[in-house]
Amino acid sequence: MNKLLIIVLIAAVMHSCAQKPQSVSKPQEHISVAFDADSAYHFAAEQVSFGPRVPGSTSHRLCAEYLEHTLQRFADTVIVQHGSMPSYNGTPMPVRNIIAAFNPSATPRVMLSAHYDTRPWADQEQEQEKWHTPIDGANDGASGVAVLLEIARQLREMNTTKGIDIMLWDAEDSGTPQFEYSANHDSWCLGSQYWALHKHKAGYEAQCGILLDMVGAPDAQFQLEQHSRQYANHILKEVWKTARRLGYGDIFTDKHAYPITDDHYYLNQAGIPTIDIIHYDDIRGFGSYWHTTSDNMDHISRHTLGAVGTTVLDFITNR
Ligand code: AHN
Ligand code: ZN
Repeated sequence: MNKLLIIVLIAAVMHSCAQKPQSVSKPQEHISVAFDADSAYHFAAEQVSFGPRVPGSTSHRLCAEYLEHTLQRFADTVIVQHGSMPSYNGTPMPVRNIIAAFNPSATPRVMLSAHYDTRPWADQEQEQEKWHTPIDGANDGASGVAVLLEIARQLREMNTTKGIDIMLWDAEDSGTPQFEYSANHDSWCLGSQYWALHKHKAGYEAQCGILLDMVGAPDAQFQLEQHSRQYANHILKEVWKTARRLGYGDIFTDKHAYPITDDHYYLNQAGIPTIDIIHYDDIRGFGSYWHTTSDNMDHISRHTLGAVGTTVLDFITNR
């Protein structure tokens, strides 16, 4: 064998070796995301500016139209589901769910959701005169939707090819008021209950669901809630790991919370493994202003909206 041939062979072997590690197991590149907390804050303020979004009211209808038109700017398709469910006292409650899809035929699908209606009663107020006042619902309602609208805006910007649905539930928060004598536990989450009975697409499936509820308080804490642990622990662990990596470990805590009746319960029952990112702390429960007239924009934090939005967008982008 002549020298030249040996050199060529050695070069060929070295070349193939150098190529190998790359072609065999190239580590997936981590994509960093650009969730804009100011934009999310603005989306919350816009909803609140319509007034309380009590099902059946004009403010509710105008806000629903605003949400539908806003999602039409970002998503590929938007479907509005109209229906009715019996309320806590048996009277029919109108339901209007807003469902936006990115890449509607792509699988597997991720379902992100939040409720957009607000509670007709400030029934956690100390003073009885305030119990019948409808609330702004800046945190309880607008915050979760605001984070999802900003995620939708970013998904459009990123030109995502993933299958993602954003569902805005109606009639979550008209469950039996505190001042009634008997409680009907199925009187909450009427929008998601309606959807579970009448899916917008026959045979619809999602591999992963994330519900956002009360994600805007300055002192927000999210705990590992029991229904989420039972039905979707793998998702819960991954989302919390993402939050910790991003430096939000102080908000996404390792404490366990008791099972909470929220839209994710009915979604899990319908076969979609769904976690709930919901404000719950051991001292104030659902937060200081929960179901009071003080649940307004004065108590919404850009930092918390950013922590949740960045975590969820990073998780769905890099999963
Ligand atoms: C109950 O209070 C039964 N569940 C909490 C779900 C909720 C109310 N989320 C917002 N408001
Ligand atoms: Zn509520």
